[in-house]
Amino acid sequence: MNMMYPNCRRSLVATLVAGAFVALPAAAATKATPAKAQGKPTVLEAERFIADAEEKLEQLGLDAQRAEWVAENFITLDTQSMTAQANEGFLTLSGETALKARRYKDLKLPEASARKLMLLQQTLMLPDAKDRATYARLAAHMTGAYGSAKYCPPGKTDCMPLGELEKVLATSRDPNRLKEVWLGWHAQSPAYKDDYVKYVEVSNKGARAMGYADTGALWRSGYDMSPEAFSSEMERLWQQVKPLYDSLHTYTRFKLRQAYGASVVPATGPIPAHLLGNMWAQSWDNLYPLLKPATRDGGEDLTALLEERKTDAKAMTRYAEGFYTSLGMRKLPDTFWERSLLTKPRDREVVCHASAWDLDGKDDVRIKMCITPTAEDFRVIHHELGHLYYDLAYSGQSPLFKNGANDGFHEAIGDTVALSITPAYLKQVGLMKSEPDPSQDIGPLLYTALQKVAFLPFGYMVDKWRWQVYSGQVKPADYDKAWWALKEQYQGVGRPGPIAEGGFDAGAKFHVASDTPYARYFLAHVLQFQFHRALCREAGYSGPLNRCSVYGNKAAGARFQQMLAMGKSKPWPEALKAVTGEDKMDATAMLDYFAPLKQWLDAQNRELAKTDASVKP
Ligand code: X8Z
Ligand code: ZN
Repeated sequence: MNMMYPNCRRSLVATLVAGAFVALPAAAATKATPAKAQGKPTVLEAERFIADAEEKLEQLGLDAQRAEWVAENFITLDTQSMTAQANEGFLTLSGETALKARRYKDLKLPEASARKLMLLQQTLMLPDAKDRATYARLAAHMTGAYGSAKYCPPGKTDCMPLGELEKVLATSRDPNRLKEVWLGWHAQSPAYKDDYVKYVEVSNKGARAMGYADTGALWRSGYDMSPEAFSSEMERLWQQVKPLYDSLHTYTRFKLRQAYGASVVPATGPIPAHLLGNMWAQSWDNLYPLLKPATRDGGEDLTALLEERKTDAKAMTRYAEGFYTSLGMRKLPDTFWERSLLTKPRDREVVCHASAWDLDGKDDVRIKMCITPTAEDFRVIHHELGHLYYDLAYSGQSPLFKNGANDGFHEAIGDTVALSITPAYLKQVGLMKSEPDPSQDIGPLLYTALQKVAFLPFGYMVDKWRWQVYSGQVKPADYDKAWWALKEQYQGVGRPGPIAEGGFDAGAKFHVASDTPYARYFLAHVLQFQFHRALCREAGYSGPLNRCSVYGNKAAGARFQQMLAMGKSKPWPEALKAVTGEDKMDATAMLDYFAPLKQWLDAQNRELAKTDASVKP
């Protein structure tokens, strides 16, 4: 329930998850009937209960959020303790409320109230105060530990924070250096592995008390369908896009073999994870200079241009705001500019992973991000503002509906807008000198695929791993074994060195350390193309999707806004319908977008297969 927590981060309080299907075992339901409940419940009583619960939860959730904002802006022992305390208070109230809500389960309530009652029960319930304290303390500690982790190279005085390590992975082409920083970062997370193990145990206790099989099942219950149906949806979508991913993976391997040699990049089996330009091998756009088409490299280098112009963090954010206002949306409030964190402070530890916050359920919206002048951060700002414009659009809904239609929607809004950052758009706002000829589109398409298509199996496997961990199928001693089995199976990437005893590679990813669910990003990668296709259609555009920008199009903006304003008040298929006319998630929009690239990749792969044997050893 997002009134309680910022986007892009942990679900501590977010364990009141979104829109679901809850089948409670009879035993749990009986045990939970409040002792003091008098007589038969009535509709009026239920509605009063819901209104009261919404109001109290909203207030406590906002207090907890404010404490979290401070804790992530000033990582210290004390701020961690204060955020843990606030979250504990929220957890107490949400658990109690969830139990009380069961009293009304057999009533025939108006649709909106029935939906709210269901949402109120999608939470952890920890009756033991000690468990609540432990849970909140561990969550705060792991987020802080991730945020302040550094790799200290032996024999050097300066330690390297994640941002610096990522820069090396993005730009260095020395496999030994890449491996060193990769291993250096992954050596930090074992420090909080024991915490994570304990955290999973307590979290499961809370999920089971509410009738869920485990926390993974609670997470999968947030999609207006059963947890099993949701798992099948994820698999169905993955199968739709897998052939495209395979073509990209094959091409990438050939080109990496040319760059690094056959002894570093094997002809078959997983590609070593440190060579893909990103700490988690989750997007590969940093490899573009190695992979770009020899003759058809359209487009200019946005990073170079932003650097050359000395575009600062605020100016980058203004560009993003300008896109949203061009769609007819409001300007960001002054308080956004006064209260957001846009650059990495020099004098203190902060959680740099970008996030979007709504501190009052009205218009005190902010982002926290360590912006650098790169094309990647240019996109990420559009992503973050997407969260904020969603928050602003549904601020008129009642508290339980102030959320995305599902969490994938929340992640997809800004990315949808960013798909409209075409060369034509960049030229229009003066960030590109010339617009490349459409015959040069393979380059930009490949670049986008290296971000978005490369991401898909990662977006899928992170929570596959967590579902296995939460269900107990994977035990702590096998965390890394299971993590790499999934990375190899889905991403086709392998660990640069042997699995380490006591290792915790999953914990080297922000969303695991901060317990933020991840399936949402997989969904968002599918949904954003579906939204983009629909908005382009609304704008009257019928050409290739990669050339469409809805910049300045008020009709497309109004259509989008209509869906955003619905928040979580209706099951997500209705929200999807409001924009696309479709009620199923569907990856064909993504396949359409990349169709010319798929053809090109397959042709390249046939040619490269012929010359690959002569790649240097
Ligand atoms: O965490 C994010 C956003 C904040 S919600 C920056 N993303 C995922 C990640 O970085 O792993 C966006 C794409 C995937
Ligand atoms: Zn996000």
